[in-house]
Amino acid sequence: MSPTLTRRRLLAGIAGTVGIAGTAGVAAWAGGVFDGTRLVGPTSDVVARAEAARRRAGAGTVTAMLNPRPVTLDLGGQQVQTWGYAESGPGSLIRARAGDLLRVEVINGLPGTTSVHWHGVALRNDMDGVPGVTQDPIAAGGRHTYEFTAPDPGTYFYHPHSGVQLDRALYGVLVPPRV
Ligand SMILES: [Cu+2]
Repeated sequence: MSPTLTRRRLLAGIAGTVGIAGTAGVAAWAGGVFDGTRLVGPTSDVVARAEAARRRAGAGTVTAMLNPRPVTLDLGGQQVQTWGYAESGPGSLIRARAGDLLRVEVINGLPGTTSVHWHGVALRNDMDGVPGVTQDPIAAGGRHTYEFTAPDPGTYFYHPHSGVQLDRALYGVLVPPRV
């Protein structure tokens, strides 16, 4: 069984388990009409309504670009070939105010597929960056734009959800400070 299939089955199982219990919460904060008889998919209109409810009045838009690609890193004098968002360590710090809209374009310079997961951020499901579950993988040489509201202040990080790409140094920091 492939890791992707395992994850998918796991998520399907979780969705089935919490589907009924979570109904009241989803309907309450999204202002939605979820009737408890269908699953909420990544592109569901319930997701779009939840996103709209997160927008802060007068919020700004923060744009950024990420270019995962092969890089050479200096590890204490040892040069290593690996993959990264930047030439010398973590990807760029993305700063926004809580409630701002983030628009991040990803240009995949890796030899394989990738995606970007926004670790710990409460965000719309279709922007959660889990390939094969919430989005199609971004092909080698392909582009994808993530667009979501980061509603809560804090310190988060972003990374791929593909194989061991995170372990190869594909990660960066996202900070939406308190408004
Ligand atoms: Cu994570």
